[in-house]
Amino acid sequence: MKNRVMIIGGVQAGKSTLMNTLLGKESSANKTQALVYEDWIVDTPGEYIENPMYYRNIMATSLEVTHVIYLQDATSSRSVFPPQFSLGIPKIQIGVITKIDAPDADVERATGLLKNVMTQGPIVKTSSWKKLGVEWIAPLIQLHTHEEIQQFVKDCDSPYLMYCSQ
Ligand SMILES: Nc1nc2c(ncn2[C@@H]2O[C@H](COP(=O)(O)OP(=O)(O)OP(=O)(O)O)[C@@H](O)[C@H]2O)c(=O)[nH]1
Ligand SMILES: [Mg+2]
Repeated sequence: MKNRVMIIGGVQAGKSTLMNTLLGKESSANKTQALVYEDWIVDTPGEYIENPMYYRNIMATSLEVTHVIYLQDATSSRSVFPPQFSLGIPKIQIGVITKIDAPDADVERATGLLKNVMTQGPIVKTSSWKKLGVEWIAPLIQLHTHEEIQQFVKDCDSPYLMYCSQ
């Protein structure tokens, strides 16, 4: 299977903006109404994770990808994911925190929320607007084992990239 990542996260959390940034598109994102497949990314509507009725769409789509991004908005005090949600999806997990540029961003809080969702994996702190941290995401989608990813995070030694294990 070609390396491909599905992005899941809350409504207005910054998924589509992140996808555009990763694909080098300058256009601003509109509300996502359905699954969007573009190159190595699958973008999902925030409703898919906010409404359990749509969980099966997420599960079905996960069969088509190698990696899943669990996305947490740094300006939001709540997580849209059920605890340990990633346990149900046997794919390489990547945590991404968005909007770290925002005045009301709380990166520590977002990190804590993601740790409740992911069992282990990298967490990337990003701002699509300011182009911070986003450069680490594409290389992570090329890696397939926890060991490789852990080593990569260590070698990068970036303030925007950390590894969480529990
Ligand atoms: N401050 C800040 N705002 C951002 C950033 N990225 C996205 N936003 C804003 O967040 C809002 C939602 O962005 P989208 O990318 O459409 O969010 P989404 O997760 O795709 O939303 P749905 O498609 O509704 O699920 C927009 O107003 C964006 O401009 C960022 O890096 N920093
Ligand atoms: Mg969207």
